[in-house]
Order: sequence, then C-alpha cells, then structure tokens
Amino acid sequence: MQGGCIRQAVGKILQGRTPAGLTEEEVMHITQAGRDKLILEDSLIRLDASPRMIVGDIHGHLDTLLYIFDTFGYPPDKRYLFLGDYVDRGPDGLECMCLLVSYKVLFPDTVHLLRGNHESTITHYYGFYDECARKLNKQAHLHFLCLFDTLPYAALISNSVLCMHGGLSPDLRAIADLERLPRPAPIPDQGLVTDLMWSDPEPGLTGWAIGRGGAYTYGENVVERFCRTNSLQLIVRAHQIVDAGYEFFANKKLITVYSTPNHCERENKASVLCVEPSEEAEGVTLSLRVYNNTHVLRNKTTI
Ligand SMILES: [Mn+2]
Repeated sequence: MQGGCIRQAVGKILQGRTPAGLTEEEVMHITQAGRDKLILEDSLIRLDASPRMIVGDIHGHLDTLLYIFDTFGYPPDKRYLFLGDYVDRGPDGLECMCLLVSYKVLFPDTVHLLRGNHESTITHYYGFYDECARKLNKQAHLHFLCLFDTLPYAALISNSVLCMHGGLSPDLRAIADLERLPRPAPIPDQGLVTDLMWSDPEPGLTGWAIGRGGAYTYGENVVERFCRTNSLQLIVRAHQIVDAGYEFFANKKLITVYSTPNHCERENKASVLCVEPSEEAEGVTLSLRVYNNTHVLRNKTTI
C-alpha cells in the first residue's frame, strides 16, 4: 500500500509541472519511509565501483533534476550518488526532495543520498520552509527536518574515492572516524559534522582557516596529506558554484562538482561525475559530463 502511494507521488512529480500537487499524506508517507530506509545506512556509506553518477547541488531545481535523469538515465537502470543540498534557493525543493527520497525507498541499493548543509534548520531562512507552508502547510516542513537528521554524511567508493558535501575537517584523521558519527542528529554548530557539511577548499592557504557556517577552510597541503595517509585517489565534494560546472584543487586530488547551471544569477555550467570500475587492478575511472539546462556540452571527459 505504501509503495503504491509512493509510486503515485513519483508519477505526479515526473510530469514536471510544479507544484506537483503532492498531498500531505503522500509527503508523510515518503518522509517516514525515507527515514526508515536511511537510518539503516552507516554514516559512511561504502560503495563499489559499479558505474554510477555523482551529482552535486540541485537546490530546488526540478527542471535540472529531471534533465539529469532524462539525459543520463533513471533509477533503477542508472545508479546515483547525490551530494546534498536538494532544497532551498530554487522553487521546487519539495518536489526534488520527495522524488529523490521516493527513489531511495523504491531502489535503496541504486540511489544514495548524502546530507548537505541545507538539509537542516537553515531551511527556515533560505526558502524551503516558505515553500512547504505555501504548497502544503508548516507541518510538512517538520516532517522534512526529521528526515534530514537521518541522512548519511559521506560515501567511500571502492576504498579510493571519498565523497561528501563540504569537505575535510581538522577532526577527521582517518576514514574510520566517519563511521562512528551518531545519527539521527541535527547538524551541530562546530566540529567534524559541521565541517563535512560546510567546509571549503581555499586556494593559496596552507593548513586551516576559519570559513563560513562555523566551519574551516582547508589548503592544498591538507588535501594532499589526507589523500596520501588514507590511500585516496580523489575527494569529491559540491557546495560551491563553479563556472565550469566542476573545478579541481590540490593537483586533482579534490574536485568540486556543481550540478545546477545558471544558478543564483551566475552563468555557470553544471556537471555530474561518472565513476566506473578501472580496467587496472586498483582505483576507479572517472569522467565528467558537462551541461547547461538544454544541452550536454562535453560528454565523457576522462580525468
Ligand atoms: Mn552547500
């Protein structure tokens, strides 16, 4: 019965019209089923290198999310890892979050969702609370806050590619530190989880400095040392708009992937990162797809 309700909601959202006309009952079903599914996962998700798309910030742009699925494939035929920031800023966070969580419930091994800094109480200030109140009611926003607290914080692909929304932390020394993070929990004011959600790379910086959201910024030497000591090929993160849709840092040891084009009055391109098994014994093969809202601009640039 619940699966039928969720499939019905997916059908409404996939029509692409907004608001999609979701009912409060549907939102309750989706968020409850999403919490039940997400809380089963560890705070660090371990994935193999089966081909999958890694997607950065969507920020309430249903047109972009549907463009990604139309262009690169729908679950469960294609696997996805999303890096967070599904809501706020854009007009349709409700539809984006409900579609992604529905896919998580229907295809839990195919779709993985990480937490971004906007999956939190800051939705009171950046648009999602108002959107919920306008399209449904204030209670709907509370359902989402409970859901947000169950989202995992990081993913490790094939023991060699570490993914999170914001980035590194001085409190993160080993990969195993990520496994012990308790959930469900709100994002705290400072510390490891805050940095995972909020921190940024800083060109020219050596070591650490204070950044936005109570988190740190980190220099190239921090990234290179962390990758070396933890045998990582690459760190993948989102969280910052970058003009080309992606941006390297620290001798290609870190990449920022941003998946919403023309965002916040910028004329930025967008990208998703495809990870596949490597033909060699170790590591994975990574390639970029760069697009705007109507065209794929670069297909399969191997990095
Ligand atoms: Mn962010």
